[in-house]
Amino acid sequence: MYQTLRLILGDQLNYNHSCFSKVEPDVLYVLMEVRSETDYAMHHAQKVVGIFAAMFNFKNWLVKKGHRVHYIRINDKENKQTLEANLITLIKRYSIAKFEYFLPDEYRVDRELNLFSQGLSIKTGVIDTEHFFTTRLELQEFFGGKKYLMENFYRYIRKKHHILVLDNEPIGGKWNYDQENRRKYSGKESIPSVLKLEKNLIDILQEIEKAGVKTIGNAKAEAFNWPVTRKESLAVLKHFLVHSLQHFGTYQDAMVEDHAYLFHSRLSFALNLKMISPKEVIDAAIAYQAHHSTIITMPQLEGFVRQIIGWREYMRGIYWAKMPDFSMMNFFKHGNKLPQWYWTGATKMKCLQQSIQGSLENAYAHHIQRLMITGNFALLAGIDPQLVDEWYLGIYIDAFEWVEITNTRGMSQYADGGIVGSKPYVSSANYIDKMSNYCGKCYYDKKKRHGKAACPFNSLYWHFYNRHQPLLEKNPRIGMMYQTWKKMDQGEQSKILNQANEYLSKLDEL
Ligand code: FAD
Ligand code: DLZ
Ligand code: SF4
Repeated sequence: MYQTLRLILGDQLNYNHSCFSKVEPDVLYVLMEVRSETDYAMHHAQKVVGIFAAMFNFKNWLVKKGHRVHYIRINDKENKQTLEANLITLIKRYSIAKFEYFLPDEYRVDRELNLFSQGLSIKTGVIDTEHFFTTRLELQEFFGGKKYLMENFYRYIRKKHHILVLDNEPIGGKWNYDQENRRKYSGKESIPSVLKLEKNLIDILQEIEKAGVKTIGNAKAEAFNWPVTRKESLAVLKHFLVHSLQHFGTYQDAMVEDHAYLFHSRLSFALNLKMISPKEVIDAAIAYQAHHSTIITMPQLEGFVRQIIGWREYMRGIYWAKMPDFSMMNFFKHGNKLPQWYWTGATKMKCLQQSIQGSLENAYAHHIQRLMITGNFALLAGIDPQLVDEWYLGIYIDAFEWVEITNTRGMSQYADGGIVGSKPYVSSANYIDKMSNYCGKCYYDKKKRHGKAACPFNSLYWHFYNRHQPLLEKNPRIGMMYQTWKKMDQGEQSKILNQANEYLSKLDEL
């Protein structure tokens, strides 16, 4: 009979965890597909399929290694559809003497399992997931009462873990090459094709459908092309190093019509499920660059490393420092409804149509589409951050609250009043046109602020600054905007504000 029951959640598939290196005959592992996890957001179909497939493959791997595993499928008769109810059944059935779980990354589940454990009369324990560079509270301890700054935390991690660092100084001479990156796509470098992963997911799709799980996005089995094993995750990593790293930094902010991925790595899903670790990703990138330094320059490599050990660890640290308050913040008191076309992509605005259509098709949009297209518009249009969060948490394959909410409510919506960043990320058509080829093919006119077919971003941009003047005017990074606004002719100001008000009154029609 088993002594210990150990729960593995769907985003805890760490093949290299020390627990799995030895078989403990008295441990029973459990993985479960449950409605409490499929239904807390309206997930993209590919996200649910991807997580179930990855969980099932992980179970098979554990069994092959000799571990004992209990796997509950979504339509199993015994499935009580919540983590706790299933756990209680198993604890009774196997006369379990100890319950253990891996530290969840989501506040809600962490609390649930903590309370559940406290209510048990058997022994309980928690195990670290051995995935991140930093602990949950390391950021909070590092900054103390000071303003959080990604760059400072990033340099601290680089020094502490000796990443591109020699004698406490950055290899290459600079900590950050951001200024040399971020160009518009020139059209010269060929955009690599995506690595095709062969798989058959029809059974899982049918099971999800049979269970009645409500999903969004393209649910066709042939549309799914995400890694669901460690082997596939490593193949995606290798494909990125060989084909995309050489242009990653340069074009990390570029947007090109009909190109969903450009030079991005597509690794977030594999990373967030822990099928690969941030350490092995950056070790591989550093080693690859060292052997190919003539084609992969330091700005490309550093730009990539910064995303993984800079932004990713920073967001996680903020999550654990600021939850649960973070999830209720609404600095601008925005309360508008999310336009209907966020769920269909049916808008005349080319930039939004491309970003939303791509998201529905692939469960993916790259960073700048998420930040400067869908996020930018939602902020300018004064959408309720709760609704914005729900959309992001559902639609992206890589969306788990710890990294979704900090990016959405924090970085993109500035609903945290400046915890994650130091100013709101908003722009008019000017920036979007600078970084993409969308505007030339749009119904709207990127140059017009008002009048027939004036680009909505232009008037909403000034409306945003105007309506939030009391909150933003004193921000040293924004003051300039108000000087420009004040210098503008009053007649022009009214036309812009009237145009914005007209657009705000019919968001669904844009
Ligand atoms: P690449 O561009 O190739 O970057 C490499 C890796 O760096 C990513 O896989 C990711 O692990 C990490 N990374 C890059 N930027 C960030 C960031 N800002 N925060 C944390 N990690 C980062 N990322 C998620 O993983 N889940 C989310 O739910 C999520 N929601 C977002 C919501 C908004 C509004 C914004 C602006 C960004 C969000 N991001 C999220 C961050 C980023 O957009 C994605 O990590 C990235 O697009 C994933 O694609 P990729 O793997 O090709 O990334
Ligand atoms: C996102 C998700 C979904 C859709 N389904 C499951 C599931 O059925 N079983 C499971 O263990 N995990 C699932 N997940 C991932 C969890 O939501 C995630 O583990 C928690 O949010 C903790 O980060
Ligand atoms: Fe987007 Fe405006 Fe450009 Fe159209 S003109 S693509 S709406 S920024």
